[in-house]
Amino acid sequence: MSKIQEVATAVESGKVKLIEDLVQAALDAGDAPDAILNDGMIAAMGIVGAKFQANEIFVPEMLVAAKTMKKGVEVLRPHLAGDAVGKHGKVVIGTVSGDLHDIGKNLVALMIESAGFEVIDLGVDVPAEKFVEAVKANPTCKIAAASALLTTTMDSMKNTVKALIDAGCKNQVKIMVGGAPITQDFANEIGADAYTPDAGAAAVKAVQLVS
Ligand code: B1M
Repeated sequence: MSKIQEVATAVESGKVKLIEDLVQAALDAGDAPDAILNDGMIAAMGIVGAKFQANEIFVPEMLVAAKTMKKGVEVLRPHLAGDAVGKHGKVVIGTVSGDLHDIGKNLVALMIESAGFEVIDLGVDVPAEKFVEAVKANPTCKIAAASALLTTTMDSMKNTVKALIDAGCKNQVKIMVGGAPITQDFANEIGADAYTPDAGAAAVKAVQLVS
């Protein structure tokens, strides 16, 4: 079994205690950090989601897989993050109200930071007003980024973008949205400035938006 496959299997089966060593072993073996992330951990979370949908596993198993992935990402973090933090200004990011999923949002934050932004992470279950407050409290903030993982929280995403527009924040920031159920059409419909499908694309788009 390849080192990346070992990482994937550990995430899928929630081997919290083993994951740090396995990710380090993959790095030591010369596997690229983005391959460990994408082909190992993110792929494993896809399998976890499919098993949940098929009623083969339940919320506790999903939680342990998520905890395992977070630990693994911490080992990768220094290998993914750049060193020019803040040169492009600030980004406010959060998972929208009613939604507790934060792994994708954290990856987007990490990649955006590595592209040279200072990231203000508002966490999960973030009310629309909190996005507005954070943008207004940070005059050098140039992007507001919102993540949603549930079809049921797409409405919160819509409300968040509306609140930012209604509060006049579009004069200050570009609004980026993403997450599994979000599409370019939905982003257009709710008035966001940009949609990207993954964390890498989000970082590239963030730089384009402020250049
Ligand atoms: Co949840 N969950 N979950 N879950 N969970 C999903 C999302 C689900 C698809 C599983 C399934 O049924 N197949 C399903 C949603 C179905 C739907 O709405 N259509 C689901 C459900 C139903 C639920 C609950 C309702 C279950 C329940 O309680 N009965 C519940 C809801 C809780 C809530 O939020 N209110 C729930 C709970 C949980 C846990 C807490 C147990 C846990 C989350 C732990 C955590 O995040 N700290 C969890 C997990 C782990 C998952 C799955 C398995 C994995 C999510 C993940 O981290 N993926 C997920 C199934 C799946 O995704 N296949 C599932 C890896 C991550 C890297 O990908 O977050 O998609 P992702 O991020 C990607 C892109 O989407 C994008 O970039 C990232 C990668 O590069 N992206 C952006 C994300 N945000 C972006 C923002 C951007 C740009 C790109 O710009 C701003």
